[in-house]
Amino acid sequence: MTSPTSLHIEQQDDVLLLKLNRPEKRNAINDELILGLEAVFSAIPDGVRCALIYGEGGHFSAGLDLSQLRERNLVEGLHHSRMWHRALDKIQFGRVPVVAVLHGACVGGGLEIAAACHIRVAEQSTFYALPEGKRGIFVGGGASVRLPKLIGVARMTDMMLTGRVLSADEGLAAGLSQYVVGAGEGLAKGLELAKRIAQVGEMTTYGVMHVLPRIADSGQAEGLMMESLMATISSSSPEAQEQLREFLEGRGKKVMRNDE
Ligand code: 1HE
Repeated sequence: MTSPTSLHIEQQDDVLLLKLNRPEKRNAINDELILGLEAVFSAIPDGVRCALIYGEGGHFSAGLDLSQLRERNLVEGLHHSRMWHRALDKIQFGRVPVVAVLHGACVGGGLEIAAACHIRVAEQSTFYALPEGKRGIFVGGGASVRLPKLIGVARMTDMMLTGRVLSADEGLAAGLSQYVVGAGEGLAKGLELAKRIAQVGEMTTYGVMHVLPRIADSGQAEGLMMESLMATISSSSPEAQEQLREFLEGRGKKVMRNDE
């Protein structure tokens, strides 16, 4: 797999690790980097069951590379935003779940990338902001669709209009991340979660990634119908049948309070 030097790729067993690698620009996302992400998530190698995105240096990402913004006219701006939408849709609705490991700045387009991932682990140093308000622009990488689903319209409005910056703990309480860990512990936690995710049956994973968000976007009647169809299809998969048999024969794992 070829990728720009600003995106480092490494496979560890069934987990694909992607490192945003422009620390000198605080992992600001230029076209090369967003196209690199789109290319990776369009062609996840066979055998990979989960991906993990993290950032080199002191920050996850400073968002859009603002130096590229000045050079665009109106139509180019529109195509640029749509390019981000395509790339981030590939992350959210791709082949495998994606864990984002956050630290330092997770702002603007960096937060948009994180929001397209399925699980977010934040180190204590993480701070979240939408500086678009300060720069006289609007979000363009999908934040207006994805963030209100995580934190609500009111919190996003606050972040954009008042420039409010949320800490890691505030982000956890608001729903921006599912986990907060200590300094330097994010990658280990992210990998631990990725390895667990890789064990989940493929049909269940597909349902959670592709069907659950569609159900959440539909009305009750359509949602319940999709749920019934998904439940029926998944429970008749050979994988599910085998795991149910294991449990009923006393060989399956029990649910424990701190499930390992
Ligand atoms: C950048 C960028 C960038 C840093 N584009 N070059 N995002 C923002 O408005 C956030 C802007 N960045 C910052 O507020 C700060 O850089 C940080 C808080 C992230 C980090 O601060 P610090 O002190 O560690 O680094 P720095 O000294 O500010 O930056 C180091 C270098 O990175 C410097 O370049 P240099 O050549 O002078 O060394 C900075 O110019 C450069 N740099 N951030 C370009 N964002 C799909 S639409 C999404 C819309 C958005 O994302 S808007 C939000 C943009």
